[in-house]
Amino acid sequence: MLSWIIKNQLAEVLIGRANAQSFMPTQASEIAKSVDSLYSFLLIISLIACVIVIGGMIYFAYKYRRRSANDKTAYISHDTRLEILWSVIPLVIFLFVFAWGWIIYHDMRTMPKEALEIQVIGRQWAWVAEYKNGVQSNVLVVPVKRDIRLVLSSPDVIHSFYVPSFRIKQDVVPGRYTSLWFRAEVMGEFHVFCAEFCGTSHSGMITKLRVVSQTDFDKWLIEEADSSLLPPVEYGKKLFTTKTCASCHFEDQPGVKIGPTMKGLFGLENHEMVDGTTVTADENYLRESILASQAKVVKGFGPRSAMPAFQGQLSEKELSAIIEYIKSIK
Ligand code: HEC
Ligand SMILES: [Cu+2]
Repeated sequence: MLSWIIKNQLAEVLIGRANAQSFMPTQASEIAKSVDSLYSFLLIISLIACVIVIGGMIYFAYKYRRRSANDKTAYISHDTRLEILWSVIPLVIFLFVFAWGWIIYHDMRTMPKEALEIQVIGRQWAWVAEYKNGVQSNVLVVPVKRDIRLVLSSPDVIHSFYVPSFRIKQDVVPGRYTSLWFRAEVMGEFHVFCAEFCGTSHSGMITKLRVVSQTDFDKWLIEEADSSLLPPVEYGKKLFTTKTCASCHFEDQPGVKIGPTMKGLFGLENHEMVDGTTVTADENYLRESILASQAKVVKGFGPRSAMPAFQGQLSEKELSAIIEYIKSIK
């Protein structure tokens, strides 16, 4: 059984077809295929080198083993031809691998001209994609067989945007833009991870990249754009996720995620703050809690709030919708 698995695995690697069924993620782009070919090549070369070096060592240890007490070890200082050979051959292989790797890297880093551009914001702890028509979404939806360019930024700490199926990864750095491109060759859903430790819920900073047909993509964009026409409570519920609130707050169940739950918050009297004062959780309290989270910090969460201040991050309409939504959670 084991040998069957190993043989089949090896056969797949050898013909450069490491796919989802073996040990590599799906190859969803051309670049993924070229990265895998290089990887397989490195693996095969390493295996061959391993067999030559370790095999040779075992063979010579056996062949020249000491057979009797008066066996003498031959004195050999060096062999110039052999030394040149074992230096030059690896050098050629390394240069070849370097050139191959550079070509792939160059492809990855050269942004296509006619690409569809999407802003992607990585923040503690969610991904938000912003489309040209203003749509914001936690799930990154893109059309198939089209060059996509992502412009990445972060308002807080360094994150890293990583899509294993595309073999692409890019740091997202506060204070500057970085970018990344890909072209999905197949439709489907793929994982997006944050690959740079960024705090408590780093491991939960996961989302999906959904590749759909161009028609479905256009339809989706229009449907999403209409969401600001939703009734405030529903629009607020959507924003609660897209604005990353949901990664720190439970909505309709009690308990603490990173921050307190929203359940039963509105209208709460004698709500205790960290400095010993109490407040009534009315609209203005909610407004201040969201825009300037440090102003009043809930007891048990201080002295400083782990919540980012959303001043300047939400439009008046979005803020009101979120407050209406929180009010609706009884
Ligand atoms: C990084 C985690 C995090 C994010 C993101 C976050 N919060 Fe908070 N939030 C907290 C923490 C921690 C507290 C408790 C400390 C405080 O009062 O500031 C809190 C407190 C609050 C409170 C006061 C709760 C109470 O019991 O009085 C409200 C309201 C609130 N958040 C709403 C939001 C909304 C709306 C969003 C999204 C726009 C959001 N939060 C995003 C962590 C977060
Ligand atoms: Cu992160």
